[in-house]
Amino acid sequence: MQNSERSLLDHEALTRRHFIQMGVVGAAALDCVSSLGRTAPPPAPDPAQGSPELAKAIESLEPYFTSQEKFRDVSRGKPLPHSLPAETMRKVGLTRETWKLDVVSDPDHPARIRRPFSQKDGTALDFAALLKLGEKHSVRFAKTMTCLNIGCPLGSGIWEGVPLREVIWLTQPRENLRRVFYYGYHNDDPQQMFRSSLSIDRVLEDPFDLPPVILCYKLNGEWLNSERGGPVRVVVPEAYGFKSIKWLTRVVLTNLHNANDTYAEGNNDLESALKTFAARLSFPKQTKPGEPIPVTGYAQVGVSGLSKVQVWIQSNAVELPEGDPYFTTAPWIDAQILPAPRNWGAVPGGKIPADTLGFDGPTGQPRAWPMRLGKAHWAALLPGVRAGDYTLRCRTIDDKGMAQPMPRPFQKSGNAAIEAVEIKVKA
Ligand SMILES: Nc1nc2c(c(=O)[nH]1)N[C@H]1C(S)=C(S)[C@@H](COP(=O)(O)O)O[C@H]1N2
Ligand SMILES: [Mo]
Repeated sequence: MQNSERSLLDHEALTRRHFIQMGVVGAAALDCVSSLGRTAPPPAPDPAQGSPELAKAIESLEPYFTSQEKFRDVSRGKPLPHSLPAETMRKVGLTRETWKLDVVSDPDHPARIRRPFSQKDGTALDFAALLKLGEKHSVRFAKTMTCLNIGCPLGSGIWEGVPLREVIWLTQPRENLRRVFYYGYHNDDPQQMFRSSLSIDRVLEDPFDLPPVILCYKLNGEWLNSERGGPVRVVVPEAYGFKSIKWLTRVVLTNLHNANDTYAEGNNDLESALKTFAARLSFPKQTKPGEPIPVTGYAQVGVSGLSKVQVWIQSNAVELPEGDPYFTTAPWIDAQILPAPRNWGAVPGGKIPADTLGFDGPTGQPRAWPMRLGKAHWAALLPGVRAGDYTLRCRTIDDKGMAQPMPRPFQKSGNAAIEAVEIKVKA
């Protein structure tokens, strides 16, 4: 099992290498977003900045929410579950009409439950029953989906579904339930299995005002499509993508206390929460001496929140200060965090649907901005500089005033590097 999982991970690593060769990861977050399309009307540029270039860059920023077709796909499987022929999809329960969910006790470390849902016994939960639960319990919330191992978000959306705890309560758990394991469909091949897990505590309660862990069946107001993990995937609000298992088929309630996630095999920090960091979207690769430099970007707003985005342009002829690898003493300049968009992009009518967690009902405006677990766009107009080669960097300051990324040289808790790009200034 371990070897085969490793080979799956190798496959993922290969795909990453391929991306890197194509210049998608690492080279430029610009490439990360260029595939997302650019149609959302912009927030009004700050006229005080008086730069038509910057105003134009702000106008052509990516839409806030991503249509589900435009998400980047991180899927394993041979064949990929979402590429199976329609007839096979029906047969294996990957359509809304045929989907069935097992929620059973772990035979090796049993949790005591009174009413398992089981395909074998003809008691599995089907899609209609899930929707029925949704009539009373459904929630929706905004979240950016990010792969722990890829530097930029895969897409942002409003995810809708039933809190996982509602289904677990129906099994009438009694005792010895400490962890929830959950599995996606992978061609009925144990070697391809992709799984994740959570403590029962996280499933039953939502700490720090987080949204609940959900069994998700809608994204941006549409049925969750097959590539995004439909008919039903788990979405864990504060976590990286690997916790949000697609094509959910099986939930196992266990008395084991430890994680057994597939992602453990890839040297990843399984408990990592979404990080705050900034990346740029547009900047001039070459400009003239003395010309102001317009820059735009996005910041992912992790669990630590976001209070500032900062940029710093540094001549390559100047030595970097020694002993300060995270540039804590650099003369960072505050960028402007753009206000919440008026048109949100890929949601019906560009508007926030009613009863979305974190948004005010009547106005559809976010209760707090920037919004945790989402992103915010930013812009800056840097003063012109003399001829030469420069490096432009950006970073964030979180809600507690900590520079992010904080000193954290490893990326296995989620990529949050200080981004650096080169700018040539030439007469
Ligand atoms: N069943 C299953 N679920 C999965 C995966 C997978 O390969 N199989 N990939 C995971 C990883 S590593 C990530 S980052 C997200 C990506 O979500 P997306 O493809 O909807 O963008 O899905 C997660 N859920
Ligand atoms: Mo991932």
